[in-house]
Amino acid sequence: MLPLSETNAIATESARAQITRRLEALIDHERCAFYMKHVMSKSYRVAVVGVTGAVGELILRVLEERQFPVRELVPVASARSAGKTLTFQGATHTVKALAPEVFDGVDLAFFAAGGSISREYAPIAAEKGALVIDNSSAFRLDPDCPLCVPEVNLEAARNPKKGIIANPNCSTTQMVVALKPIYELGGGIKRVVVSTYQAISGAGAQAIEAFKQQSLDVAKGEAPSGTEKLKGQLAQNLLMHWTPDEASGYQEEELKMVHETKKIFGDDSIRVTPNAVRVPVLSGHSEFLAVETNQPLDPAAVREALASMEGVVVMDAFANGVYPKPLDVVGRDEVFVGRIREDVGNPGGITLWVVADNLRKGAATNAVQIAQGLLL
Ligand code: NAP
Ligand code: 2RA
Repeated sequence: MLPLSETNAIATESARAQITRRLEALIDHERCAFYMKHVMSKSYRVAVVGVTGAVGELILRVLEERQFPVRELVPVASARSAGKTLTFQGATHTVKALAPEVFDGVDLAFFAAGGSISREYAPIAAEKGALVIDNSSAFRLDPDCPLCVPEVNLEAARNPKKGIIANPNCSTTQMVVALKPIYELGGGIKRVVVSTYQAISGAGAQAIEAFKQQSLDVAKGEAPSGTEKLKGQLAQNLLMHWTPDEASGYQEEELKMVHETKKIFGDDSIRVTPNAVRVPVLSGHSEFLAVETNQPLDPAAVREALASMEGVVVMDAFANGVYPKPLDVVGRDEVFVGRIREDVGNPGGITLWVVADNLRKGAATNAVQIAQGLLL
């Protein structure tokens, strides 16, 4: 009979072998090799697709500000922009036209060029070994692609099956950051009513230029230009101009908030009632939220929880005129929250006002934070 110490050693060895076999069955070896190689070297060849656009250009700035370790930048846009130059980390770079070869040797690829480009090229980049972080709606509801806001669900983004992680729509991102502590304090969220006031930069670089010109036209009393690009007159006006979903009567922009919120919290029981409006503001999306949780909430507790949350700034002294406005948040990475109060029409419920820079936290910053959270 073996002595007890040896019996224990054999048992431990056998347990180790079993655990290893089980882990091996769970782990995708190629992805594991990717993470081992790059997490250990911590210096990346980074492609930005859509680098000449509103979001792509800002991804470069956020990578610089956060000193993300970029060994080599591969700036990519359409053939129209090929050969243009831009500056990144003090050096001049030449924009390349999108083609499968641009992803050769790329470790990390940010996509910000629209859904059809992402659908075609993100899988190619991932196949070539890059970790893809996509700003479009192409993969947001794909069950094999995590939809990530680091303050809420970074863990869900580890080891993505297809090598693609989706960034949520800007209006969803700022909302779920504010909802996170409310979800925890209230033992889950039953319902959210959300009205958005979305800035024109959410429609991209050309829309920004069209809106500036249209505002000048209208101020001069001339006929507004750019009505095709802006889908109407936005200067001195409000529009609901996103793609309509005929079956439901909602806009696709609104339905994104319904489905993305459930996926990010991993809770299909959350009911979201959205209404999206484009406002004549250059940057900074604002949202009114009315939230009902499983347990009634005290506004003071919600204020305290939000104030102690990383990535949130509470600006809430309404009696003194203090509440977040788009001009307060442009250029900032945090989500700003004010007007935290009990819902007068639904006691125990909470209402709040949430404002964020849609190009930063709504897109570029969130994308870079995902990369930081997973790779650094
Ligand atoms: P944008 O300003 O219009 O920029 C579009 C970019 O895509 C440009 O760099 C453009 O390059 C490039 N592009 C267009 N066609 C291309 C092609 N065939 N091949 C390669 N590149 C091409 O748009 P954006 O506002 O930055 O939005 C980019 C993506 O982010 C969209 O999917 C959008 O829904 C999403 N998003 C935007 C926001 C926001 O607040 N703006 C927020 C969240 C998510 P050229 O200059 O060469 O045409
Ligand atoms: C918008 N949410 O503001 C969109 C941008 N992805 O139009």
